[in-house]
Amino acid sequence: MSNQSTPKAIVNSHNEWDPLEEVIVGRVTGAAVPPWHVSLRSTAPRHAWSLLEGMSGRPAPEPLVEAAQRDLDALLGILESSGIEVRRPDPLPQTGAYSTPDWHCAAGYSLANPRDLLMVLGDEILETPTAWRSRYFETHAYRSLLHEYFRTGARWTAAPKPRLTDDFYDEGYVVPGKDEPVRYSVSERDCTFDAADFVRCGRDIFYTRSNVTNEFGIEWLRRHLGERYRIHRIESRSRQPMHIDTTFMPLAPGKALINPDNIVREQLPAALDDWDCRYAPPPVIKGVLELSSVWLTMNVLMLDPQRVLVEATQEPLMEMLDAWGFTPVPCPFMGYYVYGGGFHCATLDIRRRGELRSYCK
Ligand code: ABU
Repeated sequence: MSNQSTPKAIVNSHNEWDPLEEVIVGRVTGAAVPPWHVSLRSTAPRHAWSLLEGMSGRPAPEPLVEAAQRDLDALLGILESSGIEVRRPDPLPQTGAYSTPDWHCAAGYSLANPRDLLMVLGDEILETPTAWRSRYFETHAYRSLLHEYFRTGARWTAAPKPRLTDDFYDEGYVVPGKDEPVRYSVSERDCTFDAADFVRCGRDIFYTRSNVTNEFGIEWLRRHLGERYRIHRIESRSRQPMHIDTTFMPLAPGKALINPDNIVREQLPAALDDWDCRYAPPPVIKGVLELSSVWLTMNVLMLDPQRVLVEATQEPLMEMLDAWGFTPVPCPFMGYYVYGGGFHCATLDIRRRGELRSYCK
């Protein structure tokens, strides 16, 4: 490999809204129900616990895969017909067992949510250190793409791989009650964070502390980013926090959707004082979600600062966005939700047309 000149990077994305040119979209085939573990209990809704425990580590049921695949095909169609280059992870089955020197895991999880473990910051693509054993090797499915992006000039980095030994987790964890202080299933013995606990607004990055992202992980990322970025904590009232993109979702310069269950608008960081942050309307959910809260409905994807992909049955959200000056692009996605992700989770924007700049005071 020549070191004489670095080609112009394919990877270039600084925020959640610049015009989208290339995107990775997840896969729903080859998935497993993640093995039952305290890290799952701390994030999955209580009503789903016995089902998840009963199906622990088994292949995802075929009818669910088929329904999710129909939604995925609709999403791929919209992206491709919008002239956006769509890339896919390798079809690496997640159903096999594996071990490290410290533990054994009966299966992986899925490739449905590329947003969770890969973070794009300008021309850098960063593998993040997940707290879920069932996702420990998930980014292997992105190796071909990562090699290609590196060869074409991207900076490819990986945070330190955590050991995830038994003593990293709080086996006695119970979900805190509404008025109790938040507690987490992961300790500070190791450095963990998911990319999906961070959203990018140019030089300002917003994050939530969660059951997958600990203080050690946040500090690691802060030092890694250095002076070029400022990172701001968003306090969530969620009792089972995991991932910021159902709590605070930037849509355009100075505009963000916020979750009325998790956010007190007046407590948002001062960097957002000039922003128009509006509460998302109540989700329209038929059936139950096993791996997420109902707020996947606000997990939208911006195609550009105007056009926003919204789940097709979310009339209240589409009306609200339309009245706010956006152009909602409806796409069925309720079948995909069973994998714990909406449009933002199901995608990873590799290239958006734009540069690094500041959008906050
Ligand atoms: N992966 C996003 C799930 C977040 C939530 O349950 O709200």
